[in-house]
Amino acid sequence: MLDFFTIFSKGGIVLWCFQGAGVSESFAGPVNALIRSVILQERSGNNSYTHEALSLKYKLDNEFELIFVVGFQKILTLTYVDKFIDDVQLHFRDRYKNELEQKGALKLINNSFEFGDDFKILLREAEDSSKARGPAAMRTFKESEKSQKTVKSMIETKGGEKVKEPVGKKNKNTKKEGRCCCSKSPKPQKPRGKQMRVWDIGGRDTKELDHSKRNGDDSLNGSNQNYEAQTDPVCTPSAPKRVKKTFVFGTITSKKGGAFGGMFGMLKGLVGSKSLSRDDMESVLEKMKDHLIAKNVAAEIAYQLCDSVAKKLEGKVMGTFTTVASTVKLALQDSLVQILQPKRRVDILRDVMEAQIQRRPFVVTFCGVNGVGKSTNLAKISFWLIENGFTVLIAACDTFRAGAVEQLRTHQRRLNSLHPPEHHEGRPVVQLYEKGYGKDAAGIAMEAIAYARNQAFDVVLVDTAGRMQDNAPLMTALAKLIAVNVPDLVLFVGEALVGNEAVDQLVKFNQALADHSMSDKPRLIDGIVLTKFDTIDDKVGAAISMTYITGQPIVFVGTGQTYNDLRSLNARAVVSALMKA
Ligand SMILES: Nc1nc2c(ncn2[C@@H]2O[C@H](COP(=O)(O)OP(=O)(O)OP(=O)(O)O)[C@@H](O)[C@H]2O)c(=O)[nH]1
Ligand SMILES: [Mg+2]
Repeated sequence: MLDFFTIFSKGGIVLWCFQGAGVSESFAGPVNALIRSVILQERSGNNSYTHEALSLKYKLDNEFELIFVVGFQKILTLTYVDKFIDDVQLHFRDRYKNELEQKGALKLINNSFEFGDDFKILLREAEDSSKARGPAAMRTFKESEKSQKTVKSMIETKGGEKVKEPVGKKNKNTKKEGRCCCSKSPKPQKPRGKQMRVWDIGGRDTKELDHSKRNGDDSLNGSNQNYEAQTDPVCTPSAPKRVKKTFVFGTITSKKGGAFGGMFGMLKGLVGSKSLSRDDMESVLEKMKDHLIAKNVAAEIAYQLCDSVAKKLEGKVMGTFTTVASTVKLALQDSLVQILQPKRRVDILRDVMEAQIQRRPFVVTFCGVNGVGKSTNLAKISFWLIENGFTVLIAACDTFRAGAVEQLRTHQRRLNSLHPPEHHEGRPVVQLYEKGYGKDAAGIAMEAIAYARNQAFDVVLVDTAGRMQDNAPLMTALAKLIAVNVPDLVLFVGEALVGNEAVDQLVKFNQALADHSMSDKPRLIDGIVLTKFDTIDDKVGAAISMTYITGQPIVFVGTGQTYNDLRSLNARAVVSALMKA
């Protein structure tokens, strides 16, 4: 039933593996995909992953730094797998405790882990127990209790014994009615109003209920973080040399009060070489989650992130002099950096040069909801490309919003006046391809690409109309534009101001692209332009939400309304701002 089971160290050394009978395909591909897309991307919240026809379940052993992975065909419903993977983990740890305690990769390689026989026994046990628990056969009507009753006994009469209590009203009140504590059976209910009410406040006195004095200062100290710290200039030959900025991560613990101050103080007592359990971390994780949400990380993502951190740390042995809070904080910090660090580098300048060699234009499509800054940032990117010596054709494919074409024409005029044709052998460096309003956007994009190819433009930037993610006809039209024209890059433009909405926007944009794709491997969002970063102070959570959902990098950050206000993201600085109390 199982395709494979493998046990490997976090350093990548395979300690033992099993391949199911009749399975010829290597499982290296699915396991590598799991490591790349889930474990390295800090998505270990729910322990499963689907890769093509396979379902993979995995378990992290943080004490011995091991990963247990099982794979089976996704059409199978194997109810025993979760327990089985736990059993294998426990058994393997118990049996090879001494070998695993020896540190160092060489020691692990030199040990032989003859686990095959134990594994087979465990597997047989798991399969047998699942069969034993198999679905019970349906009883016949004669065997059922109902068949033993007479029809009369089932009729319910008003005021009679069988009148049922109204469903769902029982727990509506959190107040408890007064009840005699010494009697076991519930006392007959007295009429309301005459009874004493006990409020569920845990017996606290008035002193405890006085919230007028706060513990510590909740204000965001130094919240006027300049966005420049969290972004770097985009690579431009004429850009001034980057002034290196350093960020101190330790400030969180040293601050008195603050959101983290309380949390850190609370668990300071827990020091020593202790193996971390979920309970130890619960309160710290809860505070971290609230903190991330306060920094504008979408609630769903904050929850998943904290869950993933907990999974990563469960069972890990803490060093002496480290607190639970600092361990969790460090793990979360690492996770955040990992999420923001692109797993794939988008190097537009290099890709444009490659397209130049192939004598074709490099095509970028901009999409996103209304008013997020698609056209403005498209103009900024045009400027950046022109500064780098490329020619740009802007395709006005927003044929929907009044003024959209004129807005682009104004940008084209301004950009050409900044880089006059006289400086470029009499040729305008940027041109607008437009066909007015009401026409099919996909058709205009296609014509523009053909025009750019004929006129030897280096880049085509396709502006599209803003659309809400729930507007099915407009989403279908966008998916069609992308499916028909196959751009080199699909950029999703999103505001840094967005909170929980980020998840919905990105999931639905990607879903629409996938649903209307004509190929097996649909073109989804390749990168993100995060706009209005200058307006958010240190609430930089949208960067995390967007990269977490898509797994794609933030290619540009818009930091204002001039052509120069385009930067790239500085992941470490963003994480520093996120962790700041
Ligand atoms: N502060 C700030 N404002 C921005 C930024 N990017 C865009 N804007 C402003 O946001 C507003 C909307 O920008 P547009 O480029 O028209 O947005 P759009 O997404 O093309 O809008 P639609 O085409 O209507 O969907 C304009 O006033 C821009 O100046 C940015 O990075 N920072
Ligand atoms: Mg626009």
